[in-house]
Amino acid sequence: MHHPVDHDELEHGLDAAALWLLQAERVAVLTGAGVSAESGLATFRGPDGLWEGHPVEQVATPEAFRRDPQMVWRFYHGRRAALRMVEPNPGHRALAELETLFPASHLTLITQNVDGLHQAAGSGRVLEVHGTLRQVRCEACAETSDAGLLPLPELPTCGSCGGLLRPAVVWFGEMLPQDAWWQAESAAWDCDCFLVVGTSALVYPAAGLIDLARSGNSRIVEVNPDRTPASPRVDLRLRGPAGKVLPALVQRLRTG
Ligand code: BV8
Ligand code: ZN
Repeated sequence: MHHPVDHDELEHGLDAAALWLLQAERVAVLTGAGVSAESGLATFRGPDGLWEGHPVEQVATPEAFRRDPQMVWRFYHGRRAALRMVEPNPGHRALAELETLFPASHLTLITQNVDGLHQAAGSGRVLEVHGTLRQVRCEACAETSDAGLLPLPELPTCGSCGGLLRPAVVWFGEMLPQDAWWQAESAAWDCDCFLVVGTSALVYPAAGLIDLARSGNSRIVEVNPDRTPASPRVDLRLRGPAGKVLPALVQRLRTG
């Protein structure tokens, strides 16, 4: 249940956030499942946050995959199938446009999402710190390959060695991809303005980027219809859906 959006508060917030972005030399954005909600993809901890009665934290783990690879693949086959039916929404597109308003590599988009919708919307510099549903990795030889979104066999196997393939996503208890994570940390530390969009700020170490941006004296703006554990740690809250708030924010920058 989203709280009613206070229109004036949002308008003033948008003016302040636009000014911070205009003054910023470097910007970092952290997105979560909420930015894809208006594309029709389920978030993790909303009312649909369970899967076959299991909390996602119990399905998205290497232990669950070792114990029951069919069950875990059923979860990912379902998510890949859902992705075949969705498009980027105005929130994704606004972030792609925002990137063009800054010199190359002065805006870094860090996403916890594995849906590839930021790239589909045109964002060029995207750090997928939790991996991607569009790739698979062999459990035996670690070869990673593009799988696109086409249906895969129930238990897909590696073309090179016949080993069992897994989705190339980061499960709970697993390390984040080192290169993407290091770049995300330096982007959060270096930026003057840090947008936190559509995340419940519960999953670490990604949520820790907010504190890193704070200690780097960045101005932090949260875009979320609801309060989150990050809300007390941000400088400005834009309470509303990303698909509405982000286009309004970029509109202000376009008109300057
Ligand atoms: C690691 C990929 C260690 C798979 C994902 C106890 C305390 C603290 C930490 C831990 C702990 N126990 C375990 C941990 C660590 C654990 C963790 O943080 N657990 C949490 C649950 C407490 N973290 C890990 O395990 C990480 N690895 O720590 O490794 C290590 C160290 C050394 C050596 C070896 C190992 C790995 C975490 C990555 C897990 N993988 N995804 C997949 O997707 O299937 S996480 C998963 O949750 C997704 O990536 C998702 O993005 C992420 C976070 O969720 P959100 O994106 O925030 O989505 P959510 O539904 O929660 O929230 C949506 C938000 O959007 C809401 O706020 C809602 O209000 C808002 N919203 C809704 N509609 C809109 C909107 N906003 C804007 N517009 C809208 N329209
Ligand atoms: Zn292999």
